[in-house]
This record gives sequence, C-alpha cells and structure tokens, in this order.
Amino acid sequence: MSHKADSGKSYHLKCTGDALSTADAHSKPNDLTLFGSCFCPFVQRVWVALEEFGIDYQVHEVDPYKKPPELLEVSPKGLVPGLKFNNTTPSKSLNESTVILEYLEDLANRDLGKSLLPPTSDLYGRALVRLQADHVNRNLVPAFYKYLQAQDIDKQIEGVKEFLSSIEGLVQLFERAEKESDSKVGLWHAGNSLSLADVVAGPWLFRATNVLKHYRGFTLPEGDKFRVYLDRLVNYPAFKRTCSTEELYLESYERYAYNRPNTSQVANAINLGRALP
Ligand SMILES: N[C@@H](CCC(=O)N[C@@H](CS)C(=O)NCC(=O)O)C(=O)O
Repeated sequence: MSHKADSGKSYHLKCTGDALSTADAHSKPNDLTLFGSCFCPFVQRVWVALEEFGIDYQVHEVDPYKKPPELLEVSPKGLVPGLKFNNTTPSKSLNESTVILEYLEDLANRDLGKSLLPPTSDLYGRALVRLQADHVNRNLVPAFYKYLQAQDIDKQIEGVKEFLSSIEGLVQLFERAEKESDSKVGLWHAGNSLSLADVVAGPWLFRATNVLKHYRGFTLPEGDKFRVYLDRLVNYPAFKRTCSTEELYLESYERYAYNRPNTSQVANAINLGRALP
C-alpha cells in the first residue's frame, strides 16, 4: 500500500519517449486527424490501431479537460479520442474509441486487406474476439479505475480482487477461443500480431504495470501465463510506439490515485457508481 501523499501533480499535455517520436513523425496535415491526449488510454487504442494498420494520420494533442472548440466539433462530449476527416467539405468526424476502432478495422479490411479479427470464414471466431473486447469494456476498464481511485484499505483490497478477477475473466475468454475456434489471432499466441481484444485492453494493462504498480503496489503473479502475454503486448512494436515514459503516466494519474474531486468524467462516473462516459 502507498503511504505517499498527493503532491498535486497535473496531467501532461505532450507525449514523451517513443510516443513523442511517433507524434513528431505524424505532425503534418493529413486527411485524418487524431485528436488525442498523451496519457489517455482510450486514445491509445486508436493510435495503436492506426500504427498497426499503417494508416497515415496527423496527431493533434489537446487538453480534454479544457475542451477547446475544435475538440467539441469532433467529439460532442469533449472526450478524446476524436477522429476528423479533413478530405470532405464540410469535414466529418467520429468519436468513441470503440466506434473509431470499428471504422479503422473496416477501412483496413477494405483498402489494405488487414484485420484485427479472424477471417470472415470464421464468424464464430470473430465473435469470440469481440466477446473478449466486450469483457474488457464492461469489466476490466471500470475495475481499473475503481481500484486506482479506492482510498480506504478495504476498498483497495476489494479493488485488487475485482481487477484480478477481470483479468481472470479475460484469460478464460482467451482459452475459450483457443478451444472453440481454429483461428489463432492475437498476442495470447506467441508470434502473432495484435487482435482487437489486445488493442482494446492493452492501454489499461500497460497502466497496470506502471500506474497501479506505483500507486497500489500491484503486480501479477510471477511466471503466470498472463504475465508472458502482457510482456508481449507492451513490447509489441505498434503498441510501444504509442507509449510515453513512465513518469508521464505516474504524474498524469496522481489525481486518480488520490481521487481528487472532479478529476474527470470517468472518475466521477466511478465515484457515483454510474456507467462510464
Ligand atoms: N467512451 C469514451 C471515453 C473517452 C474518455 O473518457 N477520454 C478521457 C481522457 S482519458 C477524456 O476525454 N476526458 C475528458 C473529461 O473527463 O472531461 C471513448 O471510449 O472514447
């Protein structure tokens, strides 16, 4: 358990490390603009997919808590990520990380012959990967914030249990797909490329290795199969290219770790026991 005190650090506004190099390489105007924030896991999902598919884009870093007008134009609730299409007049845009991912999946399928899912010859296998992603959205993501925002020891113990059980649930779904489908997609299998579930879960699993570790002393059991998977995921090139340095995450998440009032719409929803925005 952490005995450190809130030092009042604020979230970062600019990527660092590998993510900074990637952002710099994507700073020129393009048909697609990704509205993002360096610490945001929902943004990271979309960013990883763009990198994995090799779709070109421009990154535009914004402060989602200040909600500049150009962000509200692409994302009505002022949440990042937003994806703006500049090649139409007037321009069009999409928000919601899962919806943007589906769009990019369709685009990559149609134009590049690439996919984060099993082939259409295995519809059941595709559905099983979607079940994994659905589990992440419903269980793992809220469990992450509940655990991180928990202040009392009792709540933190409950938090770690729930987070671990959401990981266990994901493992069971990976194993189920292994048994019930012939397509072996995703990093659960050595030597593979990313699956939709990897992209959807990766940002929070990565933050478990730095933010949860630092603020809650969280670690996965040694030698665990899941730990091997997680290692593969955080070292996967398209994923790594979107990662900033550890300090950025630790500082950006201090407000969650001390559950400061009005940290974000996500934090408020967790505190009120409501669905995430
Ligand atoms: N459901 C949204 C959630 C996005 C989200 O919550 N993004 C955060 C940053 S990590 C945000 O923009 N927060 C601004 C706020 O809380 O006002 C998605 O999947 O895209």
